[in-house]
Amino acid sequence: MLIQAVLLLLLHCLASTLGQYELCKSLVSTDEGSVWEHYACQPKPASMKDYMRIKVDPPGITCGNPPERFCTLENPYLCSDECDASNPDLAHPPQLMQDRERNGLITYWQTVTWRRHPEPLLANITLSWNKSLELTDDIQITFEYGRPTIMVLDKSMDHGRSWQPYQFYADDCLDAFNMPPKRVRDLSPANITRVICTEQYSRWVGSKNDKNVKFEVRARFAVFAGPRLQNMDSLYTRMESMKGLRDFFTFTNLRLRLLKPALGGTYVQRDNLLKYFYAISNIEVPARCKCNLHASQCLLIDGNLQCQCEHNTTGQDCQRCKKGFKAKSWKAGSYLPAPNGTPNTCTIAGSPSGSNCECYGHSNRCSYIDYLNIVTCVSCKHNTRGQNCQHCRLGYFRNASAELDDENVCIECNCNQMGSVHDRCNGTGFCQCKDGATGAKCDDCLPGFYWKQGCYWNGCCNHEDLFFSFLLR
Ligand SMILES: *[C@@H]1O[C@H](CO)[C@@H](O)[C@H](O)[C@H]1NC(C)=O
Ligand SMILES: *[C@@H]1O[C@H](CO)[C@@H](O)[C@H](O)[C@H]1NC(C)=O
Ligand SMILES: *[C@@H]1O[C@H](CO)[C@@H](O)[C@H](O)[C@H]1NC(C)=O
Ligand SMILES: *[C@@H]1O[C@H](CO)[C@@H](O)[C@H](O)[C@H]1NC(C)=O
Ligand SMILES: *[C@@H]1O[C@H](CO)[C@@H](O)[C@H](O)[C@H]1NC(C)=O
Ligand SMILES: *[C@@H]1O[C@H](CO)[C@@H](O)[C@H](O)[C@H]1NC(C)=O
Ligand SMILES: [Ca+2]
Repeated sequence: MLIQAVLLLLLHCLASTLGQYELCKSLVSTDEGSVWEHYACQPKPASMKDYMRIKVDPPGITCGNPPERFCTLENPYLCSDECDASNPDLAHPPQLMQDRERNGLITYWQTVTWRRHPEPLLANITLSWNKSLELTDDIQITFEYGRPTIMVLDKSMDHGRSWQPYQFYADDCLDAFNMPPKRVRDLSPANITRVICTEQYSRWVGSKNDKNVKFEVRARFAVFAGPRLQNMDSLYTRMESMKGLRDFFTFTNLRLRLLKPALGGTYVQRDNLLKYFYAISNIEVPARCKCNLHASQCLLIDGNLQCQCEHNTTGQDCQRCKKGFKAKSWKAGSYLPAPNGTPNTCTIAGSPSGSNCECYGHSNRCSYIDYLNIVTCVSCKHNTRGQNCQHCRLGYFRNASAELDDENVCIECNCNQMGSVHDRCNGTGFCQCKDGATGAKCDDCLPGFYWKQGCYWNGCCNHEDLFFSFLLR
């Protein structure tokens, strides 16, 4: 026992020197031999710009096709610069927002100029990862030639199906969005997930002075973890208890909506529109793969990030139990108790570490029925029924290609209401047909019958045998 305690202590030290939650499991020696200990674990933060796919809209917003000259805000009458998509030295394609710049050479994506003023100059930049990620530090977008006067950062958590605003940016929030200007430091623990409009990154300061627009993650973490993030445990505790906090930092896609370029002053000079455009040299997105605390590694496989799931879980985000490990329903790992958390491992169906009553993952509740002296699953889901949720509900039949613990184990009979006697079917999905009807679902008629909300004898004379057998039934 003492040895075990010492080993555990050593292990905890190891885990904390490695950083928090970096270890999913460890072999621990006990009096009974070596056993695996499992811990909540998460991958290390990474620079996600290396993995992002970039799309810019509308088509034709990137400069250089046809080639055009542009000026700068600092010196609007020196317009010697040129953008030419067909010349590699003068082209400014979108991938220059994510390249690794070498030799101190700044490379950037650039849009066409605002020649069509007063029509707004609008551009969207959509960043996709095809993977749920969790921000671990500030998003930072670097603008050459001035930061936009108005822009919005949006995020999606469902691969771009739905979007929500993440932060609004304007030199005048009330005017642009009818929102009072805020800073993240105005936020308290109770409203840390509030979507704000900030004026901090939109004011003109000269394009060379401050090029960066941030989405502040550190400052939000600091509300719980202290100014130097020295108390991450406190943040992780909040992540567990505060609904929506983890989701706030989670995304699969980001979108920058650029609504008005830098003006270099208070109004637009109509006689020199070649100095208004957007140019972005870098987009930094520090984040980790969201693996629900079930993986410490996240690898690029066939071009997509993929959690290397432990704890008998599977799926892109380790969001399911593996086949055959559904004795309990799936749960994300937990940061608590510190420092190693709780793995919430998926256990093998029928194993003693699972619940005693097998429900094949269709229920997580059992109940003892006194007068029958049995333990039975309660409220079987996925259209199952029975003491162990091992049967299909009436009106459903067993999916032969699915395991008993599969969510798709029961398939609806789908018997044709008009053609069948009732809505139940046999073990291979065949319904019981009324006279004249046929087919697995009883939605066809036998020869000599016609379909009209059921099968009716068509009165013709070629099927006398059938007719008489019909009368006799
Ligand atoms: C940018 O995306 C928004 C939706 O998020 C869309 O309404 C808008 O038309 C897009 N703008 C451009 C220029 O494609
Ligand atoms: C997204 O990732 C999933 C799982 O890794 C993969 O099956 C799918 O093909 C990917 N989609 C794209 C567009 O790459
Ligand atoms: C958040 O709450 C603090 C104090 O409760 C308040 O001063 C601040 O205005 C709130 N921020 C927002 C954006 O509502
Ligand atoms: C998977 O589940 C089995 C049975 O519950 C357990 O012994 C094993 O340690 C688990 N494996 C992992 C990697 O968690
Ligand atoms: C039967 O189960 C398999 C395996 O899970 C699944 O792919 C298939 O969609 C299921 N069939 C139906 C009709 O639900
Ligand atoms: C279901 O009924 C069909 C048609 O009568 C029959 O061929 C099949 O063998 C039956 N399946 C079972 C499992 O009874
Ligand atoms: Ca660059």
